[in-house]
Formats: sequence, C-alpha cells, structure tokens
Amino acid sequence: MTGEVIFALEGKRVYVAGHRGMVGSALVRRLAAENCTIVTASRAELDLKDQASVRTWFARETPDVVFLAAAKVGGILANDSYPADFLYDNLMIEANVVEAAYRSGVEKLMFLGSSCIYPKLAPQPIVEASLLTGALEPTNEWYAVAKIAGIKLCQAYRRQHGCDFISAMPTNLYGPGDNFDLASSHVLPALIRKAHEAKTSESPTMEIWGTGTPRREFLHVDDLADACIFLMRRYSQDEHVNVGSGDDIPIIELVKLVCDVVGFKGEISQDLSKPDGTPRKLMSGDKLQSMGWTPTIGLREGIADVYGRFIEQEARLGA
Ligand code: GFB
Repeated sequence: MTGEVIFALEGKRVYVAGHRGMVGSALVRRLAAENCTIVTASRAELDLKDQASVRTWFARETPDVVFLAAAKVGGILANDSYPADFLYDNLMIEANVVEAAYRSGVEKLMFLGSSCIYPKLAPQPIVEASLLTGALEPTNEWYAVAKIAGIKLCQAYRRQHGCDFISAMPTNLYGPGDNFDLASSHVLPALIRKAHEAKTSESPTMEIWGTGTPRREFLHVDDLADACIFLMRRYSQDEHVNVGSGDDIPIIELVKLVCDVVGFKGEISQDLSKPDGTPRKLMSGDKLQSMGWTPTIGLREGIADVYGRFIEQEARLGA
C-alpha cells in the first residue's frame, strides 16, 4: 500500500465532532497547521444524540470534512458500571452524525473507534482482520459493540451510497486534556494523580487496581491526531486502520515508570476487587506503517509532559 495523497484538506470546512475532548482538541491543535477552516459546535449548541438537531446543524453549516471524535468514553470501571450509557450514547452519536454527513453531502468522514473492538483473546499483535472473530472483553463489550457499529456504519454508507467514510482504531490514548477523575479515568491519568497525591501527602503506599499483569499499548494523543490527518489525506477503503505505538507494557511496569517521573518512592498495593480487563491488546501497526506513518512521542517523554500539565492544572484549581 502506498502513502500517496489522494484527498486535499486545503480550503475545506473541517468539522471536529467532540472538540472539547482529549482526541478532538488534539485534532483541532493539529489542524491549525493546515490551510482549512475548523468548524466546531459546543454541547449547548448541538446535542449529537438528537437526530433532528444534528440534521439541521449539518444542513446549515455544510462541512466538507468530518472527524467523528465525539464519544462517551471512560476507563475500565466506568465502562463496566454504565453499560447503557456507553452503548446508547455512542450508537446515537455515530448514527446521527454519519447519516447527517451523508444527507448533507460531506466529502469525507473519519470515524474514531478503539482497540477494544477486538476479541478479548485475539492473537497478538492484533491485525485489522481480527475484527468479529471471537468474544469481546466483558468489562467493555457495550462500548466495543457501539464502536463496531460505527465501523459498520461507515462501511454500509460507502457500499450503499458511495460515501468516502473511513475508520481509524486508536490504541489506549493519553495526553493533554485527559480525565483525571479516579472513578472514571483510564489507567495513565489515574496513576499520575495517585502517584502525585501519594508523594505530596507523604503516603507510604499507592494503590493500583487489579493484578498489574495486563499489558497495554499507549499512544500520545498528538501522535494520534497526526495519524488521523495522514489517513484523511491518503486512505479511502472500507477496512478500518489500527493506530498504535507498536509497543506494550505490563501495568506494573507502567506504574514504576509513572512513579519515577512523578518522584513517588513508596510501596505499591493492589485492590484486587477491581477488574484486570483484557490480558493484552497490542495492535499491529503494519498497515499504517506501510503507508509511511510512525509515531514520534516516547512514553516517558509523553508522561512527563502530561504530569507537567497536571501540576499546572492543580495549581490553577487551588489558586
Ligand atoms: O485504562 P483502563 O481503565 O482500561 O485500565 P482498559 C487498564 C488497566 O489498568 C486495567 C489497570 O488492567 C486496570 O485494572 N489499572 C490499575 C487501573 N490501576 C488503575 C487505576 O487506578 N485506574 C484505572 N482506570 N485502571 C478501556 C476500556 O479498557 O480502554 C475502554 O474500558 C476503552 O472501552 C479504553 O477501550 C481504551 O484498557 O482495560
């Protein structure tokens, strides 16, 4: 597969759905370097779960390009605790945006999914063709089913209506604008907060969830945004494309790395009442790499950057 540019962003009206979220805001930052007009709508202006509002908004704003980064997201516990929200909200958002994009004549749309679409025990590294070959991880199957439906919507509109709608599947993401709320966050921001609070309160221990043995792959959201722009320009097929860093790490090693960056030197305790989730989900990045894209932000460097921002944010909130 070659990485030739086949689609121009220049001069286009580019709608980023979910621009206040971690992924959407990274896309807005990255698109600022492009010669295009970025279009956004706040939640108060546009409820993406409301079909009529979405149709009216698309008919009025007529975007040429859509990045569908709006989603109900959360870590393992939030996914497990609110299955209805994760399934319903995501299905509604995807269905409304894809249909409105088709009706209003959007030239190209990218749907963003997640590596949890793959079977719990998929062979590693996970290739795109593993989709729908086995049972899902139970803690996040609701979210996964919604994200699989998003891929299928893009494929169906491509097949039936000839729409140029594509899908990208990012691995576990982190970066500026992440959610640091311990009950709903993903592991990386949770560990940053826990290590920072344990250090500042001089606690002898810091608690992690589960056994620490699951392995996860992490990608900085600015790398993801760059990959999305790359694919928007170069990819136009119905199969989704994995976007990862190419490496995974056991959670306990991630804990040590975060503690090292933050400077917490105490003991680690485990809350074994919390789920481990899928044992491993390292994605194969061969497809994207063969087009000529690779990530640039290393994990330690990325964590140090996010920790710096976290301290600034805490200082602002405390001021
Ligand atoms: O990031 P995370 O919440 O989600 O958890 P998943 C990853 C691993 O870190 C699990 C462990 O094995 C957790 O048990 N972990 C250890 C912790 N300490 C903590 C902690 O303090 N907080 C959290 N949150 N985890 C999500 C899915 O799965 O990944 C979503 O639920 C989505 O659907 C997302 O796909 C990317 O990687 O397990």
